Amino acid sequence: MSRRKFLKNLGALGAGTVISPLAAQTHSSSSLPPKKNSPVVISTWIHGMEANAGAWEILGAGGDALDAVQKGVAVTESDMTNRSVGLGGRPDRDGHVTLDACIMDHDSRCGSVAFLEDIQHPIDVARAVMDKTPHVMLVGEGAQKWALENGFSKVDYPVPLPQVQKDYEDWLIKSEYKTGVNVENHDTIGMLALDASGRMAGACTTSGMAYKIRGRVGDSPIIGAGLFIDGDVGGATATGVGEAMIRTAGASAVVESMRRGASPEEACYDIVQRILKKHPGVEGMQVGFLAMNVQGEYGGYSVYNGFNYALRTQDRNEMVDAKYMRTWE
Ligand code: SD4
Repeated sequence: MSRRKFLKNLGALGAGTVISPLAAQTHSSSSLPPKKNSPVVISTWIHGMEANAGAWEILGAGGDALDAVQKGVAVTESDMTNRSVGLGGRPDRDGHVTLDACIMDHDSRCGSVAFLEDIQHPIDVARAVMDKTPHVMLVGEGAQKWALENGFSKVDYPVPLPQVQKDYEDWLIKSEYKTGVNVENHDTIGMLALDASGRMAGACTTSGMAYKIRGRVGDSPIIGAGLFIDGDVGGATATGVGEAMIRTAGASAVVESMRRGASPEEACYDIVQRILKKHPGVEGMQVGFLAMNVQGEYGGYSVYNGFNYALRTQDRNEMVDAKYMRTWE
C-alpha cells in the first residue's frame, strides 16, 4: 500500500473490528533495551533517519538529550523538500504556512510555539520560550513578535515556496477540504531521546494539516497531546490527526500507562485502542504513537499500517515498522 493511499482519508473512523495486539499484523517492532548508559533516539517516519543523525552528533558525544532533540528535529525543519515540517510545508486554506512545535525535558521543563509564521526553526523558538520566559506556550503574532525581539529573524525567501504555492493554487480550484490526514498533510516529526546520563527529552514540530482552517492548531505543540516527558517514567510523541491526540491527551496517556507498568509498545497500543473507541464510525483516520521509557526500551503503535520510525543506538541505525490494528488498502 502506498503512503498516498495510507494517508488518504480522515473522514470518519469506521466501526471496524479492533484486532487484538496479538492477532494484529506485526513487523519487527522489537524493543530491546540498549546497553546501560548508552543513548537511544527514535523519531517518526523516514525523515527521522537524518534527524536522528543530527541528534546523534550530540548523543554520541555524551551530550544532553534536550540539545540533541532540538538539533535533530531542526534538520527536518531545514529540509525544504519536506511538505509537512518547517517552511517548506503546505499552507492553510488562506495560503499561509503556519508552524507548531514543542520541546520538553526530564525535569518537566517545556516550551512551545503555535501558529508561528516566517521563522525557519520553530523548535528553536520553543526552546527559547522554555529557557527565557516564565511561560510554556506562545502563539501567532505574539510568538513571532517575541521571537523577533529575542534574536530570531524572518526568512528572506518566499513562503509558501513557489512549488508549494502552485500546488495550493491547484487545490484552490476545488478547495476540497478533508478534515484529516491525507496525502497533503502527514509526516510530522516527533523525537524522543535518552542520553548517556539517563536524561530524557522530546521534541515535535510540524506545519500541521495542509489547507487547514486558518488558526487551526493541532496536537504537535500541545504538551500532553503531541509530546509528553516525565523523567521518572519516560516519554511519548504522536503523529497523525491531531484532534484525536488532543481529545485523549494522547502522549500524556501513554506515559501514564507506562507509569502503571505497561511497556512502551503496550502503552502505545492502549492509546490507539482508546482513540478508536472514542471515534466510532470514523474510517481512515491514522494516528501513530512512539514511546520510550527511562530504561531505554521503546516501541510504537498505530491505527493503520504504514507507520514507521527511525531508531538510532550505538549498534543500530535503521527504520522500524510499528505494529498496527487495521489495514488500509
Ligand atoms: C497535526 N499531528 O497538525 C499533526 C499532523 C501530523 O503526521 O502529525 N501529521 O495534527
